[in-house]
Order: sequence, then structure tokens, then C-alpha cells
Amino acid sequence: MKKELRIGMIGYGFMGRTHSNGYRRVNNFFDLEYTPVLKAACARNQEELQKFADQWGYESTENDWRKLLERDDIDAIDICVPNNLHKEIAIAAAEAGKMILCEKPLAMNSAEGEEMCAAVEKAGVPNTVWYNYRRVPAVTHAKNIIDSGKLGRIFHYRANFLQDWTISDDLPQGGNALWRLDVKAAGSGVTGDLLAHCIDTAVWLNGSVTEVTAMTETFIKERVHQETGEVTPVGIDDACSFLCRFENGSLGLFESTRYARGHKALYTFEVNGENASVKWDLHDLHRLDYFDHADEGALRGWRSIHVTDSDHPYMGNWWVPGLQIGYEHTFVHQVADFLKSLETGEACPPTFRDALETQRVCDAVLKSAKSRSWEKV
Ligand code: SOE
Repeated sequence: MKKELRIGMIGYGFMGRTHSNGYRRVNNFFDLEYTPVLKAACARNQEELQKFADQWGYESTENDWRKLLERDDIDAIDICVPNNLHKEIAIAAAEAGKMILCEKPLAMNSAEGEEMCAAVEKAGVPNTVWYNYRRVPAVTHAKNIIDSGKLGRIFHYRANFLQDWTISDDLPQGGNALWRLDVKAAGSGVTGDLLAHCIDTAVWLNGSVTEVTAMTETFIKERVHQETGEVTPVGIDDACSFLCRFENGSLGLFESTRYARGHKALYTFEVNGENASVKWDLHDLHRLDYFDHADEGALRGWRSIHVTDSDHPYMGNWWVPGLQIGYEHTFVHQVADFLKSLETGEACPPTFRDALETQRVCDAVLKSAKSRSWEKV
């Protein structure tokens, strides 16, 4: 008989679906002591919420997250609402003794993140932040290769996250689905939404960032607000590029935009070391490209590792070698790792504290874009 982890999900958007899928599928593929139980889904719009709850199999609904936190039949709260609500819910959930799985980014800024870390650490509740790309098998494989020392001294880290969905000036800001464009709900634009992913992976693979210099641009300065119908200034960054130094002496180059026509979600990174390099591309997510200078000269070249063998990270839990998995599986992996962490008593990274480091880099990036100078993290 498995131990239950009774989930209270707050929010029902895109991320509510990815996480719910993770909870539903995890025990089919991973052998774990715990099983998630979809106890309750919570949001204000009952009609939409009920559809979501029925589709994913949540046993009940709540319209007020405070009521959800009062329930004794909920062990863990999953926060899948806009960024401006993360702090209040997370602190109240920690005070109510609930475990917390929080959608990225952790908070609107690092000051909020600090308070959230203090709350979960004081309460001693297990916590994690859904930076899902860490759990693409090829990305975890890159981590293992780098940690084994095969790259030698690292010189460069390069990452991009490119999209094109906000180019039209007819697109409103704010409200359902478009809160990412409203600075009051999102905190920032591509920096907190997309570069946060790149930074989380970078810090995990290559260590801490010490200083940054950045530029941002808001190409469309005013948009109709979906909730008020009024034309209001746009406060988010539409594009952001930054240079940085890592603690290990390597140099970083990051770019993100929602104005790269033709790119829907192109996340790529490349790490260059003295002996070898790795590179990865979300559009080919099951492959890791690897170049090893020690290879025999005539055969030396980039090799493309199809990360589908049973001894590759996570892959032993899926199909037979050669058959690949995709985006949604990264969330199944995060649930699996969270449930495993409950068995072992270890933390499930990235914890709130780990995600705070990403938040600090984002803050320094936005500060540098304003000050037009290098900023320490
Ligand atoms: C934005 O379009 C977005 O959905 C991000 O919010 C996600 O974190 C990213 O994984 C995909 O793009």
C-alpha cells in the first residue's frame, strides 16, 4: 500500500495541466513509496475550474485558496498562479505546515523570495520550484558529464530562449493567459519568464554568477489591458541580453526575446571547456551534442548523443532504448524526484533557496539594464 501525497492545486492554466499530468503518470513509470492523490483544485472561476477538475480527476474544488490551506486532507500545495500571488500563498501554506511545489519563477523579485525562503525553512516543509528543463534527460546528462570533469576548465556558457508570440501590437496585456505581459502580475518580462530558466540551468551546470551587464527593450510601449479595456504603458521587458562572469572564471552570454520571428520556444545552451564542449537545443531535446578534443584526429567532430539508453538519466523508467520522450515528461520527473525526496528525507532541488539564487541574478540583470553598468549579484 503506497503512502498518499494529497495535492491541492491552485490554478488551472498551462502549468496546472503540465503538473497534473506529472502527478497522474508518475506511478505508472517510477517505483516509489508515495502516490500523489489529486484531492482538490482551486481557482475563482468555478465553471472553468470544474472543467479542469473533471478533465484531470481532482476529487473536489475550492474557490478560495485560504480554505484549501485550512483543509486537513491536503498535504502539499502546488502554486500555479501568476507570479504576484506566489509569495502570499507560499508563506501562508508554509505556516499551515503544507509542503509546497511552486511554479517558476519563485517570486516577483529576490526580496519576496527571501521572505518565502525564511517561511519554508522556519516551518521545515519540503519545497521545490518547477524549473522543469533540468529534468530533460539530455540536460541532466550534460550535468553529469560536466560534473565528471570531462570538459576541464570551463571558458564559456552561452544560452538563448527565443519566442515570437507578442510581436502584434493588438495583443492585450493582463488577465487570463496574458498576465505574463502585465508587469504587476509578472514582475518582469522575458527576464523572469524565460531567462530565469536559462539562469537556473546555468547555475546548476556551471556554478554561481557573480556579476552581470544587461540591456533590455520594450518594443511595444502601450497595450490595451484585458481587464480594464484601457490602454496602459507596458512595464515588462520584451527582450533582454546580458553578459556575465561566473565564479569559476568563465564568461556567460545570454539572450531572450519574444520578438524573434519564427521562434516559438527555442531554448539552447552551449558550454565550452578546455577539453570538450556540450550543446543542447529544446527543439531536439532528446539529443546532447558533445565534442571531445581527445578523440583521434581523423574522427574528431561533434557527436550527437541520442539520450534514450536505459543508463541515461531517467530513461530506464520509460520505453526501450532508442525511443524518445518529450516536454511533458520533465514534469513527471520532477514529481518523481519530489516523491523520492520524501522517502529519503533529502531536499528536491531546485528548492526555494536554490531558486532564490536565480531570482538574484534576474534582479541584477534588470538593475544593470537600468543603470547601464555592471552589477554584482
Ligand atoms: C512562456 O510562453 C512560457 O510558457 C514560460 O512561462 C514557460 O516557463 C516556458 O517553459 C515556456 O514558455
